[in-house]
Amino acid sequence: MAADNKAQDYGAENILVLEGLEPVRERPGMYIGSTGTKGLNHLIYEIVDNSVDEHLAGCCDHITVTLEKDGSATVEDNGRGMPVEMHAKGVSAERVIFTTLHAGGKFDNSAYKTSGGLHGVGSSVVNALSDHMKVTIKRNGHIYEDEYERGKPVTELINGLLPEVGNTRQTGTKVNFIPDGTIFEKTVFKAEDVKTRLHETAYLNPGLTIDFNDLRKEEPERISFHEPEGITGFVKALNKGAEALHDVVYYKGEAEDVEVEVAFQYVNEFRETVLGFCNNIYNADGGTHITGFKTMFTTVINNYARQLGNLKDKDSNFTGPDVRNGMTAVVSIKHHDPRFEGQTKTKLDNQDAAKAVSKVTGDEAVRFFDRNLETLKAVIGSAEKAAKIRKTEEKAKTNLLTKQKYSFDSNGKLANCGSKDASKCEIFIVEGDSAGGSAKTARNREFQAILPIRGKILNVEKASIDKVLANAEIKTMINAFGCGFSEGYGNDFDITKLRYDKIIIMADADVDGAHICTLLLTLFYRFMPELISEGHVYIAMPPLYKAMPSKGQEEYLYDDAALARYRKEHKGPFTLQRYKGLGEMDPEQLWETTLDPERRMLKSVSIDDPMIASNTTELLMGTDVAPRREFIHANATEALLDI
Ligand code: TSJ
Repeated sequence: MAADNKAQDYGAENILVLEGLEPVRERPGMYIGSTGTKGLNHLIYEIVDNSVDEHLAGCCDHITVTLEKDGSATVEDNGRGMPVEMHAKGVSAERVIFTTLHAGGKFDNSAYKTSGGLHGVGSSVVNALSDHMKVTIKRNGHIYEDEYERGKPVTELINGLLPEVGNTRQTGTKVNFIPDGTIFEKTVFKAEDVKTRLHETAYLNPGLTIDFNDLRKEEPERISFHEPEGITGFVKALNKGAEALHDVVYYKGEAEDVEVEVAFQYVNEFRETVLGFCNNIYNADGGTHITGFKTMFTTVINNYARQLGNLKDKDSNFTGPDVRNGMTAVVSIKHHDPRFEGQTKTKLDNQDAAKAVSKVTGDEAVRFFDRNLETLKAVIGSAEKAAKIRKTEEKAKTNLLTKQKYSFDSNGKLANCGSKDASKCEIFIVEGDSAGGSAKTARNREFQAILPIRGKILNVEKASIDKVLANAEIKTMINAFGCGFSEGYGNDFDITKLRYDKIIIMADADVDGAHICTLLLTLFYRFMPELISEGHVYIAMPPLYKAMPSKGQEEYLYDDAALARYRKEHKGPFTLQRYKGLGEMDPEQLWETTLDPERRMLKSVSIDDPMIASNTTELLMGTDVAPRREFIHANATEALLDI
């Protein structure tokens, strides 16, 4: 009987549903980006965004997100409750929202309209990709329920309207859904990602409280996100652990019918973090709001720098990246009709957003800096630092290019190898002439080249470029590698011309040796970064000790841990020789311990993360000796991984 009723009631609707949501199930990636964990989590965000929208409408201040034991997720808010009234299509508005795919339908969670408009755009997509969905609405003094399976309604309507299951004075919307395991590769929500996103949402909506519960664990996790400081707090959190140069600056304003909010703070680091949000949605590729902010901010700082005399008539302006050196900023706008560009729809495209942010920044940043000269000076100081480094690098590029010819005769001390097969060749950069001499004798001449360097090569960041170029070691090294001088530096650097598969730094195992390593790595970082990123740079590990229990039984020990092990395992007496430096080893010993590919130990230098890399370079360049040493030692285990 019920089945008959259903068929009658829903026949037409089911067809509508099939036509409406089938494309989502056929090509889920188009709508939620992926069917992996990211896409899975996105289902939650799509639903939460609807509640946030209700908050933006001024009607909701509390959202609860729960990861349930059964693998489902529940999102509940205390808003007005979704409209359940009869829609023009002859069914409850709620039905229409959950079963109608909205035009465009691309992966796009940007559907916020800060003023009214139709909500629940992502909700039909989530419904289509859910094994089961249950909607509970408190509104008009009643509690209504509706349920779906893989996007199809299973609740019987009464004259097209939702059944009332109870009465209440409260209002709100609750949606519980369990992702479809036939669509998603994994159906386990990632709590860390969800929490991060909810926390971000809390920063962007200071009046909102978002409770998060993870009931899947033995010990359920409960966190409440409430960030009354808004994007100011967001910037503080982003800068946590870094040395801030001033308090967070916040301003807001309105122009072109766009609401603009900006918070920024400079830290004593060589990095730039500028995040853009439109209607609470993060725009990973930035867009017009970010461009408007950057352009005007650069203009403002250059104007001040000229007024204050930091830039003289003859000086060129700071570049945008100069001005943003050390900056962490959040730019958040509210736009009535946001448009997005690109495949992933993560780049804001509205031209009026650029105008609005530019106008508000021009007015408000100037108003702030006029009254806060100390902060202004910190910002300009940061830009000056960046400009200096930039100019050094630019000079390095042109000088190295123009001086390429005269450098070709400076291979004096290089003892090259016989083979021209780069994949087999190695070059050892050896500290000290005496160790260099031993290495030349000891090496396999066929594939091992030796380049001795004396003392400390120049710190490439501190020395003037002419000095860098005049430095015989650096010239020789660049020539020997083969990818520098013929093609120039920076972006033109041609790794395919590299003449050695391995560039092996061989320095004493003391602080001076570590310093030489650092200087060489700095040189490579700044001018030939691919050497490191492509894994061509190594550090040789000469032994620290030789233990001899009896003649012919010697064993080389490469660190103190090895010595400790040796002491444990060898009970009897033994002679222990401690090497002070490479110079103490005769050629045969040097071969056995450090050159012979069969027996030696190498550390490969690998720093992939550009964030780590930029921090590292800064550390390496610093004038502060103590932290630099610390870095070198710490990174014997971290940045430089054992192979
Ligand atoms: F995604 C969703 F649709 F499933 C969903 C929507 C999920 C959740 C958890 C909440 C919501 C939602 C929708 N919360 N609040 C609203 N509000 C409305 O849709 C609404 C309420 C009242 C009026 C009105 O004009 O009276 C208008 C709207 C759009």
